[in-house]
Amino acid sequence: MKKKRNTWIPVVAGILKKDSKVLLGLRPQEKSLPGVWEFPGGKIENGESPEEALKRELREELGIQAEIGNLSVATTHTYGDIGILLLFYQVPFWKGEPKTVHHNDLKWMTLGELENVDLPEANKKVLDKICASISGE
Ligand code: DGT
Repeated sequence: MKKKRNTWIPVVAGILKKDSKVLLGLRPQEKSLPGVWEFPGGKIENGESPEEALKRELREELGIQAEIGNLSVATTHTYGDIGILLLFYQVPFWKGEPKTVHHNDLKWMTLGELENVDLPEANKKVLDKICASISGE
């Protein structure tokens, strides 16, 4: 019998920096991974490029008009039967002040704080790379 392939979900996330801090959002209670701090972003919809998806998510979730920069870190993670492909992009410029439209809270975190909060498992694996991409500019 043919082996069933698992489902992959492509997800994009943005790295927004201000004064050596990075922006994290607290996931809403009614979603998966409640109470976990995430990099703003979400799933790529059919027909979108990763950059278009991230621009849309940042508009919907934070109310900002963002310019999407380079791909910084790519990783995969499996939650049960579902695999996610997670692409982290630099977000060098945006218009507007990020607002809590979607998240329970928003916080500009230092790299030290980032290492001590509850992040999705998928992020922990690549946290060193994410931190290097934040401080290496
Ligand atoms: P869900 O997962 O069905 O409750 O739907 P949403 O709307 O909460 O998920 P969404 O669109 O934010 O998709 C992101 C998925 O990727 C979600 O399952 C959580 C996972 N994920 C892992 N790390 C991150 C991260 O750093 N940022 C974001 N935005 N999602 C992440």
